[in-house]
Amino acid sequence: MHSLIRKTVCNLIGFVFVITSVSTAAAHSTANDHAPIGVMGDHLHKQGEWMVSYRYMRMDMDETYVGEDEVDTSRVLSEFMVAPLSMTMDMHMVGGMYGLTDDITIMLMIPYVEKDMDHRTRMGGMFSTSSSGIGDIKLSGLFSVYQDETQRVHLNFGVSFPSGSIDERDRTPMGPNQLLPYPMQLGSGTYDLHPGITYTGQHERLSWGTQFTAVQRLGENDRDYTLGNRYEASTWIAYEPADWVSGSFRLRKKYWGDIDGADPDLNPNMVQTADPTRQAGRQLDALFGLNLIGTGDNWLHGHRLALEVGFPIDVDVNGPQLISDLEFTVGWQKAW
Ligand SMILES: [Cu+2]
Repeated sequence: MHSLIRKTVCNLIGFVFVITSVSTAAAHSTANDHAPIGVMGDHLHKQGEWMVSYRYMRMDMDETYVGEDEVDTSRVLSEFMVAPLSMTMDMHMVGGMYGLTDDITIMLMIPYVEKDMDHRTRMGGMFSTSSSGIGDIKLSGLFSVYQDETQRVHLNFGVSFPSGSIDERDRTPMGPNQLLPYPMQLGSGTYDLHPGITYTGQHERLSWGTQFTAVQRLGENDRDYTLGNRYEASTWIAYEPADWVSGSFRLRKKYWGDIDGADPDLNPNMVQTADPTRQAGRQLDALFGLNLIGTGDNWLHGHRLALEVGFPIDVDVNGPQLISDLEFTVGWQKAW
């Protein structure tokens, strides 16, 4: 984990040296034109302009909370046969954007998800499960509603498709081909609406923004449940000491609801992750980011590389629940 961060930082520093050593000409795009890389759908494109992006997101969960308090494994095992100890989620996300007009941009996002979870049983045994595959593919429209020299507002409207599996199985102490609990599945199994509103501003070397987004599930999936709706509010500020680099600070509040209904093949008394009434929560995260763009008159011109690292500063969950205690996103973007 930490060696991965170190490697990433080294690569970023290398990239910075390459850009600085070759950057000469002034560019029309600067690092501050984009929000921190963890924010999706933050900007529009000019008519006819394309953008391709790749993001790698990593989430580490190895603390268990009930309400606002961290609890230890013995507390979980007094209630359940199995206690999840830790979980990691790796997501590779390929994105495309296209400016239909100066005021309407469409965006497609295709995620590939890998999940791993380690557990301890009441008998003292340990086991791990994993799942991987395509997640829910999302198609969005971004509609500009206000723009002046320093500020703009746009509406986000997306739909995600149930392309992610909700039938992931793996070996557990119960047998060789057991259905995995809700957090280990790759999609929601439902068509989901993703409405949102984004405000961004930029003045000289400062930029800032606020975004509200929601995930509204439609109907019930074919395993008889509906994941909870999600709501997210982000606000950020960024400063660019030079055109090619900016540093950001972001606060993000997330709410997520319990599961409605239940998968008939999961036993909610066995493990917390199989209990639909223990999934809701809210979390406030602090995130630090770095945006880079090649501004020189060379092949790096217009290539963006960005990093954002976040951790929780306030947690409250229906538990026991593993919470995300470290996340980071690394991304590359290029527009034509
Ligand atoms: Cu874009």
